[in-house]
Amino acid sequence: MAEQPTPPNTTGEAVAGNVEANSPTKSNPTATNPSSGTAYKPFFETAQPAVPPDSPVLEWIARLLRYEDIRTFMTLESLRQVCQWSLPVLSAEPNVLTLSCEDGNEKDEWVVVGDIHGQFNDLAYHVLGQQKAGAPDKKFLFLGDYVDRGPQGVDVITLLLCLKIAYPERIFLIRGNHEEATTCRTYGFFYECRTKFGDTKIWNDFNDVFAVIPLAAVMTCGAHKVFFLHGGLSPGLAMVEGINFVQRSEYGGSLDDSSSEIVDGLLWSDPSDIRGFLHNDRGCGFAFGENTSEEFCYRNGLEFICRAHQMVMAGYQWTHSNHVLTMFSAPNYCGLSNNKGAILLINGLWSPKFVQYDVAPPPQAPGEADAARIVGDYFQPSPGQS
Ligand SMILES: [Mn+2]
Repeated sequence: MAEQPTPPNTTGEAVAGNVEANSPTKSNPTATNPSSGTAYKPFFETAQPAVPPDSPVLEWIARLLRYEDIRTFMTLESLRQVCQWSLPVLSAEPNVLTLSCEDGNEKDEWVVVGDIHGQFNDLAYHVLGQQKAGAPDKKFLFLGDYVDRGPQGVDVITLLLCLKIAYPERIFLIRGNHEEATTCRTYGFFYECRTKFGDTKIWNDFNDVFAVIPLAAVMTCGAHKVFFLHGGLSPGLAMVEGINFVQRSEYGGSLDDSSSEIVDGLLWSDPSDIRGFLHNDRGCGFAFGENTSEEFCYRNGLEFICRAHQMVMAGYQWTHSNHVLTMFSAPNYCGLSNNKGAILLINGLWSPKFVQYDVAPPPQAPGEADAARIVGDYFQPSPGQS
């Protein structure tokens, strides 16, 4: 049998019941499932989980990373539990996350991730595989669009929420335009919830969580400052701080026009070769020109704006004279785009670099029977959509 392509940090040691996971040389407590006595190695090397060692969240993380079929170990009730536990964790964060790299510390490294769109294997293998066994803990910033299009949106969002619950200071999530009920009702996530779990109420629970996901982040790294979001700018957004005045959970509800427009832009806008702003071809958000990006960066003291939201063939793309960087982390998007996926690495020495990749190898075991299911079932986009 071919070797299972688990991410490096979960290979071998992460396998349930492996006695090495209890090695006293490990600084981390090992999660133990009280019912089965099964041990699970924590995801990070030294970061202490914010949940008890016997929390099922640690077990769910480990089993998802072993490519086990989510339907074999998670029930509707346990999915609902993940939603309920993640609500206060995400709600406690501000609209704009304040993140940093320790100046001069090469080992303090961020992994920045663009659209995933239900491509679970690529998330597990390429993205989370950046956290290698024996290596310093990394921090992960995800720029949204976890669900829809790809076949495993439920698995992707469940794993990310479990990681957020267990490691709230290591895993950070920003909301994408697909983390919204009108969109994810149409482009696959609703259908996936219904077919995998025979229930649509869990789709509502996930949407309650989507409504409280932060909208943006600012990362400071020495003298450098970068703004992160899913889509882009809007005419009413002058200062980053302005975003913190929006009641984010009211998006699509009772927000006034200007607040709603700011969130619309953050979730939906795209850089364009126009001057100023135009309403976006997508029907939501704005096309924003290079002059608007340049002015926004200057006004807010930013090195550049890093966003996701558009498929780019190399997995990353600079536009607007390097004022805007687009990241896209779903390779061969929708099984037909032939694009590379990419992630951005930033450490305390300020040496941003990209890791590009093709589609992850299909898992062989223990989710072997599921491999065929994982390859198919995409919701195809219209040209230019993501
Ligand atoms: Mn998007």
